[in-house]
Amino acid sequence: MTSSTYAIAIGSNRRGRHGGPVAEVRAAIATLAGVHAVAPIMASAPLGPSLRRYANTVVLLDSDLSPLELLAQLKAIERGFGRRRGRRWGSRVIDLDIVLWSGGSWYGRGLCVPHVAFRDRDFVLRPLCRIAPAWRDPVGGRTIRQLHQLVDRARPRD
Ligand code: PH2
Ligand code: MG
Ligand code: MG
Repeated sequence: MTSSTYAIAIGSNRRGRHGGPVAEVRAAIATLAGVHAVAPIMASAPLGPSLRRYANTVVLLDSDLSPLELLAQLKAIERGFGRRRGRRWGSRVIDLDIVLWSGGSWYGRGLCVPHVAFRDRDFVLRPLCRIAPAWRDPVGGRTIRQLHQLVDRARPRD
């Protein structure tokens, strides 16, 4: 298979064996093969029931793997970091989500690409905008920059 590019969103809001959430995110990036762009790591307020703040970023990587093969690899890395299956959206040492794939859309067997919620999430779009502002959402055709402007305008300010 010819190589494709993936955007992977990374999140952590729990200590693990590497340290706090930022250290866990950095360790996860070091584990991934083919990474060629890394956005700055940002702190974000938790979306959902968890009370702990997150460290989030997005990376771009090139891979010969299909989306399902890459998903299996990401899940193996999550397990290696001590991630336990538990409450949906509970706090986690590491979360690795496929957000975009240069091959377009993929729907099936436990995986949807583009990620179903990425268009609403500042903690995905903000870092993604730093490394791939011109990448177009295959559903709807907006660029990442446009999608980010839409959530940024709607974001409450303090
Ligand atoms: N991930 C979730 C649920 N809520 N909130 C923030 N701030 N960052 C995340 O990565 C995140 C979340 C489910 O994966
Ligand atoms: Mg997630
Ligand atoms: Mg996930």
